[in-house]
Amino acid sequence: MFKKVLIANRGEIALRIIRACREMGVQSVAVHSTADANSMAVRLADESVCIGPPPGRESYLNIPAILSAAALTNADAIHPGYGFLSENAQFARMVEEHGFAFIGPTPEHIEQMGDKVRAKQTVMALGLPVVPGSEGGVDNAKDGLQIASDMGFPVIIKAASGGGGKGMQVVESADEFGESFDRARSEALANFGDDTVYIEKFLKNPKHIEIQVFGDTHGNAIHLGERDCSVQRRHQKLVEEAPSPVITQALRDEIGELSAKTIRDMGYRGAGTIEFLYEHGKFYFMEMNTRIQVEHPVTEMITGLDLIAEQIKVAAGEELTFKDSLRSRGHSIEIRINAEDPDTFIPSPGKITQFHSPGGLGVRFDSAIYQGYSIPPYYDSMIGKLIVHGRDRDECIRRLQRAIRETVIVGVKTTLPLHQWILEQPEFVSGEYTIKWLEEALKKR
Ligand code: MV4
Repeated sequence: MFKKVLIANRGEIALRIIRACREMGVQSVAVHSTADANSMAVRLADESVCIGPPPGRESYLNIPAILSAAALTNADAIHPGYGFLSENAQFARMVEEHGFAFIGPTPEHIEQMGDKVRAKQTVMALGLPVVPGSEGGVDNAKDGLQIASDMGFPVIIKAASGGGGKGMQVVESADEFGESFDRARSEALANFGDDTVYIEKFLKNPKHIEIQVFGDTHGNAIHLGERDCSVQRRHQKLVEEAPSPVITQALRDEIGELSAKTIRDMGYRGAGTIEFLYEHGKFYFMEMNTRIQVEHPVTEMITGLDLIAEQIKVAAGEELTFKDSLRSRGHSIEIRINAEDPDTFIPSPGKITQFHSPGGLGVRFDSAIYQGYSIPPYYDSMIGKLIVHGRDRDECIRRLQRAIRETVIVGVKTTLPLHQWILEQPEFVSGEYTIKWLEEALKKR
């Protein structure tokens, strides 16, 4: 096992990783920008190193500064968390070239899944269901229109180097195709430096359901069930739950085993998430994330596993704790608490003047905030996650409503009132909500 892990991240995930390290008897190093000198991560880690000024580009994305901090503190491994450098294959490669372990998959697997066209071809060859569409990249509008017309409209044009929704174009009919195709290509080039695009049949009203997978370096590969992340606005998830209220055990076993087999055949190491669109009882592969995700706690709550500890074990060459995909217990829901106006979504950084954490049976609060803490304006606005566990979904919803009521965060605006509202909506209560639901419900609010 590693003696010391450096955490190349900030906020609640930095704290989450420090906690796992502490429980495993592993020393931790927090790196931080000057804006984060008073962070909980700096306080709770064994050591800390300032790596630069506030902008992410000059601190949490500053590869030479992070590698220097790892060398200086004699760290054995680097955990990238989520966001920042977590899916940067070049960073993973440099970490390994400098003699540190990267707590994540190989640079080759990050690269392979980062190219959405290659990713789709890879998983399709290994037996995962994909959305019908072009077989690879499409480099001219004429070929694109032919593919779209054969498939039937509407279609969606996506950037091969994209992901997370950037640079997508939905095309309703043949006469708008040319213009949309050109726009998709120029947006792809501007955003990702690569104008490769591909085409898919557009699914009109799906759910976003993702499968948590895990592989080790001993040939073990498992799935830990799904998370339903369909409650989102502008590609930002607000609520995540496990299991999905619409997935039967038979369907879960089927798509879960297919997902586990896929990463087993790839020789994939570490935590991963295979994202699917789900419509009319069928799954369609969307993309694979090669990192730990924000919403990993809902899977932890229903499986009892510590996914961060598993990541660290696998990176150190140990076997996964469980060699078989396991059955879950009960239900879990997570809400993301953002320091934002709950009506306009305008960020609300500033000082937290009063704070009281929710608690009680089945309640978990993953956050790096404290009374007197100032939320800096330089980073994303998520200030914590409230996660509950219950015997069933009904108990879970009521427990979450109770926990939100007892949470006190004064000094900044938060999205807590919005979450209380979401939990009361019949579409949420029914569990049948899709990716379109929240944005349409907000218009009518
Ligand atoms: C789609 C789709 C419908 N049909 N692909 C959005 C993020 C990116 N990863 C892929 N996305 C979508 N791909 C086909 N063939 C709809 C979306 C989509 C979406 C997906 C998941 C969660 C929220 C979404 C919001 C709008 C569009």
